Amino acid sequence: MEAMSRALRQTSNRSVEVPSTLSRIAKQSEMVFHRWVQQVHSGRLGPFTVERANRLLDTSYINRKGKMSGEQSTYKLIYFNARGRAEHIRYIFAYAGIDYIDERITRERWPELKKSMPYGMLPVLEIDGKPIAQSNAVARYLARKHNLTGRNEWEAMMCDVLVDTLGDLKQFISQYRTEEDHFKKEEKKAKLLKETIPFYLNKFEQTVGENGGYTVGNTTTWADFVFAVALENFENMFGATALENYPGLRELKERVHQIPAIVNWLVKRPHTEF
Ligand SMILES: N[C@@H](CCC(=O)N[C@@H](CS)C(=O)NCC(=O)O)C(=O)O
Repeated sequence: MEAMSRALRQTSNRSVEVPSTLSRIAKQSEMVFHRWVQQVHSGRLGPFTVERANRLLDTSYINRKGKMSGEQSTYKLIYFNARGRAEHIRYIFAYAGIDYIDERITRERWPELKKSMPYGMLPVLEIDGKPIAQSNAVARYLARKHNLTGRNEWEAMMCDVLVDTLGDLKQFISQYRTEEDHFKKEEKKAKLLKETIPFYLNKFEQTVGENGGYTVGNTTTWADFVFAVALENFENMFGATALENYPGLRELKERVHQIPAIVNWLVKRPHTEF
């Protein structure tokens, strides 16, 4: 199929993106496409037929799932009744205006449901009934689809750098929160507040300052959503003044929370502790 795609690109001015996963419809036509390509190569077919082949392969006609263009995938986001690792995904859905089922499962239901989840954890996004695990893989996929990964590959990478680095900080905070030994917990808290949190937040503050108030490249990206969610949690955890030394981060959080589509979500989302 790749070779066919290349062949068609070479024989036509139009750029054609061939679906890597062929739909049933496209698969049935594969033999026909193949014959076309051979004939195009041998010079036996004119531009009219090439144009027709292009139309059939064109992603705007049949997308990667074999859906006709304009047809919307169905989404069901399965998570607990919490913001947790699902909230940035909900922000993306809100921002992009995508309908989805926000299924919040109870702790009682979880042991049974766990068995049927891809890796026994949540969140999981069902895309057209297919369960997909890993919150950030899901968020990145939706962000790519809805132009929330910046203006180029470099900015898409920078989104990942920031999201993953924030993930490192969250990991340290989580180690403190789950520590059961009182003495060790206090020790961890002191180190967090004195060293770890200032180290990361100063770096993030600088980045946001360099990017005109955005995490990446002066435009709204999914990384902004991840930060807005985390910074809100951070204030809930350490108090309303926790960000007072980081005005850029506080403004970033506030800016995201003033985007009308996000405001709509914030007013209607269920109130949860975390
Ligand atoms: N890396 C995964 C981690 C998922 C994860 O840790 N999920 C937790 C809830 S936040 C979970 O499902 N816990 C229940 C369990 O492990 O049984 C992601 O980001 O999606």
